[in-house]
Amino acid sequence: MIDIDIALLRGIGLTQPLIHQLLQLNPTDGTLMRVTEMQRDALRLHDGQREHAARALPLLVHALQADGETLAVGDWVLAWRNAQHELWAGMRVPPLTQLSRRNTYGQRQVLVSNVDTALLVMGLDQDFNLRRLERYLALARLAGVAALVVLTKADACADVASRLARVRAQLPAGVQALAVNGLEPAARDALAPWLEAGQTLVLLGSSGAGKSTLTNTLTASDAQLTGGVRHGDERGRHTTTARSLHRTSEGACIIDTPGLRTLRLDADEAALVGAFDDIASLAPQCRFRDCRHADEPGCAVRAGVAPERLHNFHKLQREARRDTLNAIERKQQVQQWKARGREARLRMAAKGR
Ligand SMILES: Nc1nc2c(ncn2[C@@H]2O[C@H](COP(=O)(O)OP(=O)(O)O)[C@@H](O)[C@H]2O)c(=O)[nH]1
Ligand SMILES: [Mg+2]
Ligand SMILES: [Zn+2]
Repeated sequence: MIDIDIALLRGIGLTQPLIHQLLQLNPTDGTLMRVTEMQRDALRLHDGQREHAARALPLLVHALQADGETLAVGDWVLAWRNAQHELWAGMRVPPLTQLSRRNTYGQRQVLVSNVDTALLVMGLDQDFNLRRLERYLALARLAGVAALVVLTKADACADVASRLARVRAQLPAGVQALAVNGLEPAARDALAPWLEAGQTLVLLGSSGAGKSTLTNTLTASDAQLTGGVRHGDERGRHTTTARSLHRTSEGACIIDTPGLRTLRLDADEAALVGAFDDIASLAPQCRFRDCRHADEPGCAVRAGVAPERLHNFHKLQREARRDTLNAIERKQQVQQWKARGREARLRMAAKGR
């Protein structure tokens, strides 16, 4: 028998589209739970009331790996207890959204699953960097996740209004930006429209930007409501080392993440163009159909997009090209190894005869 308490699970972000995804798996038994933390193969799963230590069945890990996938915080899984009372995740509900990047080897790394809104957190101190923000925006865009820019440390900045204006000037339509003091409860009120019950948010940004502070502020109070989900960062003032899911008193879920030292987008060149609306919409007006918007005459993109933004776009494109090439090379290499292994086995078999 499959065990789902929908009312309870709504409190940790279960939605109708996710239930639909689950039913497509034709599950026969197991308990539906959400991944709230991951450290290698050790998981924390939430059942709507409290968290449990669990592990992922090797079968699941390998099945995901074969598709270039991994479990991530925010995923929904079906879990079972064995005779030793150990909890094992054995099936994953195909996620509706996934934020992923490429690691230093160019391999895809899933950061979080099933989020509605990405809060792009940036400090109004020396952390302030519009080019980096563009990269984070593209990350959310590529995942089809709504974005909201949250500028922290407004209390420690002398020209909040002008910086906010500079951010807003470069945001695509539909993306808002606001400035907060993450230490103050007022930050909760400012973010309230994005914190409705059942919403899942992820906080992204560099280390020191104020993500854990904001998580603490957003999840403070009404302790009894939160079940097993930790309040903010239990590790206190220590650095966040893993992604983890927390719940606000209003019933929204917040995934705090450690700062990404490098954020390489998981996209090919074509997808990247889609993440830069202005470039995508101007490109058809370029004189040459294959215009690279570099030094071609009659380039509508160069005429209409700020040079800094275009420069950043070209940089991201070079990265995407390099990573795509690396991925192809890696595949070829694996195929060579497999072929060699096959030959070796055949030789051994021939000798054995
Ligand atoms: N004055 C001020 N300090 C902040 C604010 N947000 C974060 N901080 C401080 O900035 C430092 C880094 O914050 P933290 O939340 O750990 O950053 P994280 O690495 O993004 O999780 C801490 O010392 C916080 O107290 C803010 O809005 N105002
Ligand atoms: Mg942190
Ligand atoms: Zn052009």
